[in-house]
Amino acid sequence: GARYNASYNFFQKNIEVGRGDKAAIYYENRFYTYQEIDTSANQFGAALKELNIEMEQRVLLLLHDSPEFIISFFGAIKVGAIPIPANTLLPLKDYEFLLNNSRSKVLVTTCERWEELKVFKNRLLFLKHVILVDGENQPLKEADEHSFYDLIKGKDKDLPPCYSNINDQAFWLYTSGSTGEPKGVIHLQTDMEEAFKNYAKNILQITENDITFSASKLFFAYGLGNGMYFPLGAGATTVLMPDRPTAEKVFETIEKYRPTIFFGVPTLYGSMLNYLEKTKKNYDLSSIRLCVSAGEALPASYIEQWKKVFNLDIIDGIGSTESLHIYLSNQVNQIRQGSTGKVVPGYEAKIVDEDGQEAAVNEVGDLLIKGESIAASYWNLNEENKKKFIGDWLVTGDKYFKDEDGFYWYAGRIDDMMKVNGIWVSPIEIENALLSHPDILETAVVAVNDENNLIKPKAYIVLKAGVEPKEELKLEFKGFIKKVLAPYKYPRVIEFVNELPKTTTGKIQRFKLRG
Ligand code: 3SK
Repeated sequence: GARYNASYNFFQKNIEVGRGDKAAIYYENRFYTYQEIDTSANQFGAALKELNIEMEQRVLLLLHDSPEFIISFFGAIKVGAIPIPANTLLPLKDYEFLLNNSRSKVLVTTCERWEELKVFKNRLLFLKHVILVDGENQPLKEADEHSFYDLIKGKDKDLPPCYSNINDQAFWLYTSGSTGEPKGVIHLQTDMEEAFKNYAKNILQITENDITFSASKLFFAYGLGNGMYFPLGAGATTVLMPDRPTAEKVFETIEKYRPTIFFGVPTLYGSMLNYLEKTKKNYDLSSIRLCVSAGEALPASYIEQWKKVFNLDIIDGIGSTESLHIYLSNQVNQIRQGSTGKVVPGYEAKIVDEDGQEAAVNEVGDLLIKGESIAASYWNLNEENKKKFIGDWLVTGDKYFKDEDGFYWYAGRIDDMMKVNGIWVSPIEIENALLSHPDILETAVVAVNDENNLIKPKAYIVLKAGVEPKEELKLEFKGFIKKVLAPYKYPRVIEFVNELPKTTTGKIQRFKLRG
């Protein structure tokens, strides 16, 4: 394949066209220029090489949105190492899985995180180096612990890219699997450029004059485009916010940095609207020209309220970690509330019935998509790969129908997975966690719609003999799940039942429990 390194498009190209001194990032009251980030990324790449990290070796990034995230990501790519942004919201044991499953040789994180993870260091089978972004002036005790800034100091500022080509892996992202184990999604060198051309150029019409702000974090495929390779691909500026995206924090950040494009998920838009109603506060969102939502279907009432309060459109779309970014989307002036819009130019979509034949207009079927940003495969999951990547087509796992005007309408999932706050959640994972509680005999978790039509997990629980179905127990179970799983996975509703509906072979019939 042709020589290609993904770092070029997002940094050197900007410097070549004279954007070296332009702000690439706004972060914590200062800005970082394209030249500064490029230099640090080169130095980070050179430091990895000095640590004997080679092409294809994995580097897990467990970082908040920050300049160091972007520096590590592109620095690793420049030398052909594979950065893997990890969800920062997971319980500790999940990082053991991610580090071992990906066979990461390097972890980039904070001192605080590493202190927690160190407890099971002897179980991290492949890890050789830990790079601590705030490790300066810290007493690093072990030989394999490095301070990020000490490590990159004095390294080659003009590091040439490695011998990579268009077929090389560039980065991985983990996505939740329906059996609970996350799957490593392998993206190649050109995937970011393709997603940029298709969605950021065609739908957002992003230019160098834009300032983006994504409340969804960089470790999500959605946030990675919104907050990193879309703005950098356009020579624009990205606002990075390390904090948890509460309504208040998000409003304050918008007022402070005056972004032109804002990205959120439906639950955030809902909580921002709710916050305004509760506090009667006003915020100035006049810098924004466009708002984007993805993750799960955006309730029409949010679109209307947002328009009323801020006179702004929210365009809703759907993407996936496998496709890298949004492939079905509404467009400004062409919003059909409640639908996911039309196919983003650059992608193809088809809806097929059980026999693989294309479904008729208004007929529900399985949605498949095709496009150049789609992942090469999952890491080390041969059977899953055969089902998910069929020729050029990606089986999305979503049911859809297309109307006469070419608008796509969501009609549910093929499996039992659900999106909570825009993140995939496996009911099986929640069920397994609940079953580890000593009072629970059996359970089934299903997706239910809350009062805003957003999806939340509900657990039906059969208690062990002698355990009284008291209301307090529900609170206890919710707290228990928040401790053993990522907190957003806790069942918002719990119902005690005497038995669960089952097939004659004993399989739980979740479809009978869905609301
Ligand atoms: O959840 C989505 O709709 C999404 C959008 C863009 C990129 C990734 C994802 C999962």
